[in-house]
This record gives sequence, structure tokens and C-alpha cells, in this order.
Amino acid sequence: MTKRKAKNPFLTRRTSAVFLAAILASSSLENSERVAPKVLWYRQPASAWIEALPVGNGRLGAMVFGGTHEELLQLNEDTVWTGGPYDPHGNGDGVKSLPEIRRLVFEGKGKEAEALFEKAMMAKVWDQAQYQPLGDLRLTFPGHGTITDYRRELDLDMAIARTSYRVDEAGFTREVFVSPVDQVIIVRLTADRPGMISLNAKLDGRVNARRRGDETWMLRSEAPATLILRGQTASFRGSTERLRYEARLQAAAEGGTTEIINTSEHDTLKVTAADAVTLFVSAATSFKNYRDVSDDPEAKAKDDLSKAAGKSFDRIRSDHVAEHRRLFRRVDLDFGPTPSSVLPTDERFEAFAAGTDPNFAALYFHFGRYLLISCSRPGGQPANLQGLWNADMNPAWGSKYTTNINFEMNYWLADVANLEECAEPFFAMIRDLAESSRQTARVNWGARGWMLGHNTDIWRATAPIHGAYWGAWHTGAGWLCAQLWDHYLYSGDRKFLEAYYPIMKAAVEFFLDTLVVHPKYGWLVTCPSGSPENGPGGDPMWTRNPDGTRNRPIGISAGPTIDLQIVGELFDLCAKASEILGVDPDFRKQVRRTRSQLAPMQIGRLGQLQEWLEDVDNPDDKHRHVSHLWGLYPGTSISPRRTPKLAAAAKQSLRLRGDAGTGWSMAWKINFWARLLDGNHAYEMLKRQLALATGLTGKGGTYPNLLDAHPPFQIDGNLGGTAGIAEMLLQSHEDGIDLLPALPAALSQGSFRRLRARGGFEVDAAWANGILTGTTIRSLLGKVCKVLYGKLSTEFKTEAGKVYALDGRLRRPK
Ligand code: FUC
Repeated sequence: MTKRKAKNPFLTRRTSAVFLAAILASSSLENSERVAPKVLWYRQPASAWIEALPVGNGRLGAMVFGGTHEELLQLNEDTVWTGGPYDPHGNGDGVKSLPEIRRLVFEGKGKEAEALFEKAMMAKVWDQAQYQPLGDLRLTFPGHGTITDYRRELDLDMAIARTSYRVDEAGFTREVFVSPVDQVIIVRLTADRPGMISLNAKLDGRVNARRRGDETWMLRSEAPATLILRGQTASFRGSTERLRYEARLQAAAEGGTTEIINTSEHDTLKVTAADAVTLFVSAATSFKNYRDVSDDPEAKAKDDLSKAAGKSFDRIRSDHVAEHRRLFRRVDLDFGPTPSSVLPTDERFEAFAAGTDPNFAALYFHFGRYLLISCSRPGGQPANLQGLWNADMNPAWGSKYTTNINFEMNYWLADVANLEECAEPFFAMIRDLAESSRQTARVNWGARGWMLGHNTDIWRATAPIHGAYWGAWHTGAGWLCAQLWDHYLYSGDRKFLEAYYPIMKAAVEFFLDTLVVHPKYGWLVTCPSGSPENGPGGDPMWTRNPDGTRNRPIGISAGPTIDLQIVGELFDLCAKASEILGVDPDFRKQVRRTRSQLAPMQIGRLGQLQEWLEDVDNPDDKHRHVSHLWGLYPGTSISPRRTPKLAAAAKQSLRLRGDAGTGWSMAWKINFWARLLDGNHAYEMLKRQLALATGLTGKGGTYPNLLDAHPPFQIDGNLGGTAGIAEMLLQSHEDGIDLLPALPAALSQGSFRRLRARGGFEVDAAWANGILTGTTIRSLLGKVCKVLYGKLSTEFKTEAGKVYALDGRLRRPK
């Protein structure tokens, strides 16, 4: 370890051996099972958000900076959004203009078609509500001098952020976690000698300086030693009611004195000379559901706080750790020890890039699981563009739900990483959207059923926004249904299928009512639609005019490839679901008949899979969306084994698009290459994704805190990248469990435990020198198990609950 330069206040005298011993000691203390410690750690506090560490219980979250003289926790609650329930629909004549919009599209008059779409179909306001920060908790520590032995870490296995350091002879430790059991944020401060903890704590709300919004907040205090932050978010045009929120901070000090200091500027909670202090933060809003904001934030926040304060700290902590581990410890994965594993997290990027620290990819995988567990739990809101963690009053893209890739990507890992509970908020949101979008289906399309464009917000708004280039695409409901169906394939949960079949059926009904015959080809197509955020010409068209306006291709089109894949797979899965459930035989026939009339995928002049019905792909188009490969991943209509020609064309499209990209785009490419069974190329994408991003450069990569850089930040890259690592090691969308289907040479050693496969199996596997050494398969549903490894395959009957071991040649030991 290098010594810190003198100007750095975080002096440290330890050697790397001591650090290693400390890590191993801490890991063996609480977790003897761990192969390599699942810890992010740093030698210095976070100087910016991209270095701070996220903690959360699905609903409440904090970014922890780990300062020594001052600590900052940026707070979030997942229902703090601008506005309130609103009707997003505009005054256009929607369905009346539909035939004319279609005529213009089919006649190649895209510009006119976009203009009419925007006049007839757009939302009242061409945007949606925004996700907002709750506020800040600031702690200052009077009397702290020079700091030594500083260490800051995020223990993924305990879901605890820890900061420790020495001031003179005294050692200080601070732990922060958000309990899913007790619904509070906990900050626990201790020292290794008595009477050493003195602090001032402040809560702060936010007001939007840039937009001069009408949000308000105020601070109050009440006995016993409680600070209260009470506020209301800005109205969003069209909403008649506004969201109210409240956060409460209370301290339980052991020894010393605790008081509230009231000044004209700010009420402060002051603790002096305590032996230890536990801070409790609770928070709640008036959100009941997307149509109702009549809840009582004060009562909820008080209740959570008083319940938690009545419990011992040790009990709160152990309940928290046990609940986190229930999910986190289900799965393990390791790519073998490397000397660099002991380095601070921000120093491992270099070794990973150099190829000497492949196990950094395992840490990234565990962090992805940790993030999903921390930002998406039953009863809460699903992970938005930033998961749960947003410190900005004007977050990029509103920190909303972008549904033409990002929202769906957030949940790709849920089943394979054995975290199906974490997808519950995703499923619940789908239920809401299947209700709220019926109006959009009716007023814009004159159709039954439900549909979804490229964006929604907490109020489940579904009228098209941004402009026709973005908003004309409308097959999001089909995509969501494909992920519902996939969950059924993993879980075999018939009740789930019964509950969601009506939603799948309603998504199909929308397309039965809106697909039209293409006048030139005679096939059924969607129209008007678009290939998400792209148009013929693609990226090279995005030039700027002297007056500052931007040129872009025309997006509106008929039957873009992604739509044909999504609608085709939706029809297939709905027909299968009706068969399994033994319902709707006539409807099933109609669905299958209509499906057979859909336009097929096309291979174009460059050998590429065409993005549109016409062969107009620009070979120089490097656009980050690769929507026409939806059928390769997450869809299943393109496969190197079943449809080799389409797979070869998909590969050519991917080559033309190039390897560059940011955030989620890179994560998607990892999954694409894994599905194309090219592990080395998938790993190349992972290397680009896991390259250190030190600032908001726009170049993508990963920040020092391991969050994904899609400047500023989007969680989809983390969660989709995690799914991509699993996809290299285990696939199950074809006929059976495919072991190590895209194993990169760089990950030639390793093992995983309890990844899930479709058909109801949990799979363990180990390999060395790039070759499988054995696998263990736990049958959950008692189905026949087919296993593939390279050219080897085997098939056997199973009993639910039983475990089956195979060697590296897929033989059952005698
Ligand atoms: C889509 C993407 C952007 C961004 C945004 C949230 O518009 O094209 O890159 O991820 O969603």
C-alpha cells in the first residue's frame, strides 16, 4: 500500500498485510462461509456522490459519504415525487386522426405524420413527474483533529456502511443501515473509550433553485429530542393534489447529554460526551397508491420511529442483517482469488483492466444483487432510473421509469439471481399500468386492452410524451408481459399465471384491435410506431444547426422489427398461457391466426438484421439502442441453435453498431454476446462497462462507488450488467439448462451456487481451466431435467426438493 501524501488528512500507517488480516478477521467473524469478502472499501471519504455508498430497504435510502469532521447522508423515500394523481391526456383528437397518421406513414410522409401525431395524441404536458430527494442528514463532530487509520466500507453481506478512524488515541466507528424490518435509517456511533461521542445533527429539506418550484418544507422539533422535517413537493401541471412528506430524527444516547438547540436559523440536535449514540430516521409520505395521496405522513413516520426506538440497537441490527442475508446469501459466485482482491475498490479497476483481477467481476455481480435487494422490496415502488438514490431536484430524465429498455432491464437479474421477491414491485406496477393505460388505449387508438409507450412515472401516466420520435413507440406492454411470462417459466407458479393471464390477454387485445395490414406487403404491422429513439439514418443524423436546433431522423414508422418480435412473442406466450390454464380456446385460435400474419424479420443488404421493414439501416449508425435485437435478448425468437441465419444477421447488426456505449447499452451488449454464445466478446463488453469513470465525462463506465455511469447515473447498467454475468454462465431459455454457454477465457476458474434456471431448478456449478468440473441441480418442481454442456447433454427425471449431482462429463456418480 502506498503512503498517503502529507497533505492528505487521512493519514494511515498500516501495511497491506494488516489490512488483509483485518478484512479476513472481519469476514470470519460474521461470515465464515465467504470465499472472498463481499465488501467495497476505500481509504478516504467520498468527495462526491459518485464515491458515496448506497444503503436502502427498498423504500428508504441514503447515500453515505463517510466524512470524519462532517458526515452527509442524502436521504430518499421512494414515493417522494412531484405532483399528485393527474390525468395526463391532452386535448388532441387521437383516434380520429389515427387513419390519417397511418396514411402519412405508409406514404413515406414521416415528417407530416410526426406533426399530426404530436397534435392529436400527445400528453397535455410533454413530460411527466419527477422523483425527488427527501432531504439531507448532516452530522458534525466538534473536536475532531487529525485523522488516522481511516477506512470506509460497504459490507454487501450485511448491508451496512461502516466508517472507522482514529483521532489521537480514540477509535471511532460509525455504522449506517436501513432496516427492512423496522423501516428506519439507523446511524450508530461508537468509540473505543467512554464519553467520546459528541455531535450536532441537522435535517435539511430541498427547494428547487433552478425551477423556482412551489415546493415547501419546514423544520420543527419536539420532545424527546426529535427533529421533524415536513414538506410538500412541487405541483406537476395538471395535478390537483400534491404529495406531502415527513421525516423524523431521534437520538438515543448512552451517557452524556442530549438536547435540541433552537436558533432562528436551524434547529439542531446536540449530543455531548456520550459513550455511544443511535440515530433513528423515519420518513413517510401521503402516497397511498397512484390515485390516492390522502395518507398521513406524520402518523406513519411517528409510528415507525416509536416502534424502532422501543427496540434495542442490537436487536434492530441483527434483525436487519438476518433479513438481508435471507435474500443475499441465496446465491454465491466466485472467479478465484487474486492478489488484487485485497485492494481498495477504487484501486481494483486498474488490475481488472489489465486482466489480473477477474474476481472484480464477481464483486460487481454481488453489488448488483445488493442494489436490487436494497432498492426493490415487496410493498414499495419498483426501481426507477436511479433505483432509489437521487440527490438532485432536477434529476436526469426525471429519474422516472423509461420503459423502452431501462425499466425492464432493472429486473433481468431477479429470477436468475434468485431474488424473485424483489420483482414484486415491478409486477405490482404492471398491474397498475394495465389499468391506467386503458384510457390511452381508448382515446388514442380506439382499442380495448392496455398499452405502454416509452415512459411512465409514479402516477402511472401513459399518454405519449417528449415528441413523436420517442412517443409513437407503444409496444411496452408486450415487453412487460414477456417478463411476466419469463417469471412463470422460472417459478412454475400457476397462481401467478392465473393472476396475470388477464393482463396478458388485455395486452393482446390491444394489438388485435390496432395491427393493420401494410399496404405494400400485406403483412400485419404496428402503425404508427417507431424503433425506440432511433430512425433510419440513426446517430449520424443528429447534427446541430447554426440556430442551435438539432436535426434528427424521422422516428415514426410502421412495423419496426422490435414490435414484430414483441408482438409475436406476446401472442405466442398468451396462447400458451391460455392452453396451460385451459381457458379461451376461440381466443387462442384467433391469436395464433393473427400471429401467422405478422410481418417476419428481414435480413438486409449488409447482412444485418433490419431494424425496420425496409432495408434502410445506416452502416455508420452507432446508436445506443439496439432494439431490433430484442428477439435475441430478452426475447427468444433469435437463437444461434434454432434460427442460425437470424442469429448471424443479429451478430452483423451488433458488429455494425460497434462495441462503444454507455451504461445500460453496454449491459445489453453483454447479454447479446452471451446469447450469441461468444463469451470473449461478452467479456470485452463487461471490461468496458467496468472501466473506471472518474467524472461526468459522458463516456460511460463505472464510478468509484461501482454505480453505473450513464451520465450522471442510471442503475439499469448495474442491474443489466449483473444479469449479463449470469447469462455467460447459465442459460435456460432453450431446451434445458445450458452450463457455461459463453464462458470467457478470462473467467477460466470459478464457481456459482443457486442460480436459478427456467423449469424450476437451482443450479450450482464449478469449473477449472475453462472446463466444467461438476454441477449440482436442485429440482424445485419435479420436472424432467435436461442439461447441456458444450456438445454433451443428459436428461433425467427429478423429484421436487431432491438434489442431483453430475460430474464434469454430466455423468451421475454411481
Ligand atoms: C432513454 C435512453 C437514454 C436514457 C433515458 C433514460 O431515453 O435513450 O440514454 O437512458 O432513456
